[in-house]
Amino acid sequence: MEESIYGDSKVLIEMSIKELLYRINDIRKSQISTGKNDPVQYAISRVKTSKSMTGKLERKGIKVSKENALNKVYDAAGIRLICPYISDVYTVVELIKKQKDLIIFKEKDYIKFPKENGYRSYHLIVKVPVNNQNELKMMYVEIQIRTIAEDCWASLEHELKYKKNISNSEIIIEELKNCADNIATVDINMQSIKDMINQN
Ligand code: 0O2
Repeated sequence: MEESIYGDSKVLIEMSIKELLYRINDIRKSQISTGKNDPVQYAISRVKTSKSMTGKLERKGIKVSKENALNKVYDAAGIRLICPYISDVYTVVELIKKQKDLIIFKEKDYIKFPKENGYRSYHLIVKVPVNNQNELKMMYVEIQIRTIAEDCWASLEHELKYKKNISNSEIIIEELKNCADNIATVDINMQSIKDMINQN
């Protein structure tokens, strides 16, 4: 088996994901216990593969090393939260920000400010405390929060990124952009319907 770029720190990455998922579960439970809707449809997580991490470090012109994988890029640990509605995305963001001992390191709102290709998602990079033997270590975790429709689009677009020598790529990029805009409109319309129903 190939050695991991993270070496013996891989366990810390796994622990940071576990810790954050635990907190998110509690956030969801407390929302439900106060009669509110669960703002998260489902959560997934992953440790970025060594191959993908090495590629990212090289792309960014950063020396490939364990230290840089843990401290110069921030998504060795990744969590994705899929929400039913746009308002749920912002509810989850606010509730994560209220967690006392989490540090919000970076924040990007690609929903209000979509990328040129149409990508929409809310990204938070947080620092999570993890117990490493008797020492508390702050680990970076990237949280991507988006709607079901935005997630579906991102998965499709991700496929395009990893296909080499693709024919019709210009048409595909244009069609994907159209889809992203249509999805954004549908998300807004569904939010309005949901708000109208809730007012009754
Ligand atoms: P992969 O293959 O998913 O792991 P920066 O903060 O700009 O220095 P970074 O990490 O590029 O560095 O920031 P950004 O733009 O917030 O991207 C982080 C991750 O979001 C990416 O990780 C993707 O998972 C996702 N993402 C960002 N832009 C797009 C996009 O246009 N389409 C899709 N499908 N996903 C996107 P990786 O490591 O680039 O990729």
